[in-house]
Amino acid sequence: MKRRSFFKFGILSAAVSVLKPQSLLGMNKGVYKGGIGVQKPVVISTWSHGVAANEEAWSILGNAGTALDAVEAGVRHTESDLTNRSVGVGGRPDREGHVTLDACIMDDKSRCGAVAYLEGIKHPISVARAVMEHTQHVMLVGKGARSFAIDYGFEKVKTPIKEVKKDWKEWKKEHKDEFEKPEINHENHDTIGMLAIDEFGNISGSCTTSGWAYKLAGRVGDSPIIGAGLFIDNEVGGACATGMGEAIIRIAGSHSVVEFMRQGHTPEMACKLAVERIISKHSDVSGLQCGFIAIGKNGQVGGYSVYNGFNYAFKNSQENSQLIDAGFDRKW
Ligand code: SD4
Repeated sequence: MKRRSFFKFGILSAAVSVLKPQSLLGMNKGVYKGGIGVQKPVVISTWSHGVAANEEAWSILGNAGTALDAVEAGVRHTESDLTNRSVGVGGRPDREGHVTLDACIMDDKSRCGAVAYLEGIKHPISVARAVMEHTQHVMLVGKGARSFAIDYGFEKVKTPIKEVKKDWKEWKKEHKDEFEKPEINHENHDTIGMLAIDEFGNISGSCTTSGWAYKLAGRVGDSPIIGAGLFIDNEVGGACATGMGEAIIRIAGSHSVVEFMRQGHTPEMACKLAVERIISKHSDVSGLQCGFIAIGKNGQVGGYSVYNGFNYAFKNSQENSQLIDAGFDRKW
């Protein structure tokens, strides 16, 4: 695959219907003081794979379940999808052929758990939840995370799967020079981040990814980092991120979005302000795609990205899980 074709966010969504319920979004009307609420429960998640993940989350939210259970179940669906090349078992490896998985989860009580650089475990999000619930720590990485997962009986898997290994071998042949002089590219890059507010008004979020395809060995992005890939403050709302993790970490992206909502901005405006901050901190944003989604305490949602093409799936009791195009700063 040629570098120019990397980062084609959103193209997958072409086959899926697109919804633009303006009333849900609290659009760019500047500072809002509550706005019109959306009927709870609500779940949103990044990209077109979010449509199916939301339905899974809804099987819990729609039956008076908690947002925490819903955001775990929702993204587990994506982690099990062997055709997904950027999340879970079917994910692409680093340049040395290792599939290393990153995930985190955060709930309404500000409890959080994360795993990074985890190999050969089917559901990193559930391991992250176990770290949150059964240890005094927030984050376990690498071999320690794997041993913990095995001790807790989490299912092991062999990665990369056959098709992915074949692609990686081809990639290696095509990118011999970069092997000698490594350069990060960003091929096929669609993390799932999910945010939900349950019927009790409590908010939780989850985020899980195989990260940047063919990354340098040892690289960890924003997705397992609380405050970067995901942040929840139950008094205000929640946010999660997708795209180039390095840029998201630099501005503590998801935390920034929540703080912008705390200042009174709508979820969409808060995401936009975070995107603008990313742009202002980088002298060159060519090819640098980052996107955020957010949910406010009243159920309003929003999303925004640097480049066009980013979308997210929305579901509440009035709408089937459908895609919303996020606002964006510029076109590819
Ligand atoms: C990372 N943010 O590892 C993740 C990748 C991603 O959509 O979000 N892709 O940097």
